[in-house]
Amino acid sequence: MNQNIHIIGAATTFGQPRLGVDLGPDAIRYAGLDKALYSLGYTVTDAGDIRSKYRVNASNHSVKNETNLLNYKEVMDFSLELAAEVDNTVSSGHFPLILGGDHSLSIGSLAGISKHYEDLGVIWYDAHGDLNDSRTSPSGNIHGMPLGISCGVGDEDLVNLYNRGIKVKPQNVVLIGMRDLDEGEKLYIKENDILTFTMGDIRAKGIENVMKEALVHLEGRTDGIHLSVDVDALDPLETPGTGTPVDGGLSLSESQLAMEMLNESERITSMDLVEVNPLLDEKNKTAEKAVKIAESLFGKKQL
Ligand code: Z70
Ligand code: MN
Ligand code: MN
Ligand code: MN
Repeated sequence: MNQNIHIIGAATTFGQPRLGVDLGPDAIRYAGLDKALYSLGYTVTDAGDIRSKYRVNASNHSVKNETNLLNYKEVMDFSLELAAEVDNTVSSGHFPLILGGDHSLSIGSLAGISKHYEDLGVIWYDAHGDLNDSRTSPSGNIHGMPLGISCGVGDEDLVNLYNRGIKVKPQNVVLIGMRDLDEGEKLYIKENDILTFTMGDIRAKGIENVMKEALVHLEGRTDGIHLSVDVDALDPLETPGTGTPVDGGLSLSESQLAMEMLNESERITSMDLVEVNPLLDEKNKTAEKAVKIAESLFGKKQL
């Protein structure tokens, strides 16, 4: 594991309608992230937050463009700024740890990271596939689209953001924790043969076997692996502070085991930790779980 971690707060809320997710990065910091990583022996620096230049207020928050994309300009500008910061972080040899913020931030993080890899792998740990485009999306919320956009599907300017062309090949993607997929996403997964582990698969095989299969699939074909953790992958009993909770999710302990295995693989080169919304939380419990997940990824073992 890269011993130098650079934290980047991606304080955006424009990818979805629940205000407060832009406060996620500080909620995770206040839950003790930097101390936890420092205690594990890492050098930790913090860029602070990237924050949209557009003001958020309850009345202007969700504006649709002509193609069913909500807050299009806001997401576009934010993604460009984040991509540049992440690109610089990788260039300087640090591990980018991007704190969200809603999941639309992955458009920017993947744009910045993918510049440095020929065959970037992506592990998408989430209840959702985030593989919609403006036509398949039931909501118009861009946080339901970042993986699709990174795979080259959807709005041309978002697909070509920061550097031209696709950022991630669909065959280099593994989906884990799925339990809420839209029809268009199911079709895309099928057509592109994306390795997908639903909650049903996880219950049947166990998380240990699932992680082994995921790592075997990415072995050989990828030259780095980006891990994108949406806290709604976990059950809402564990992580209530998130905008779109879905019942029947992963436990904390399963998620810690999954992260420990990724740590042992020594293959993870960057990470997003997203969708923590302290305004929907109970005493910052969700941010505390996010810190535990990061600790496990960076090498802390469960007893
Ligand atoms: C739905 C949509 C989503 C995250 C919810 C939900 C997408 N598929 N993504 N929470 N992180 O609106 O596209
Ligand atoms: Mn997501
Ligand atoms: Mn590339
Ligand atoms: Mn999700």
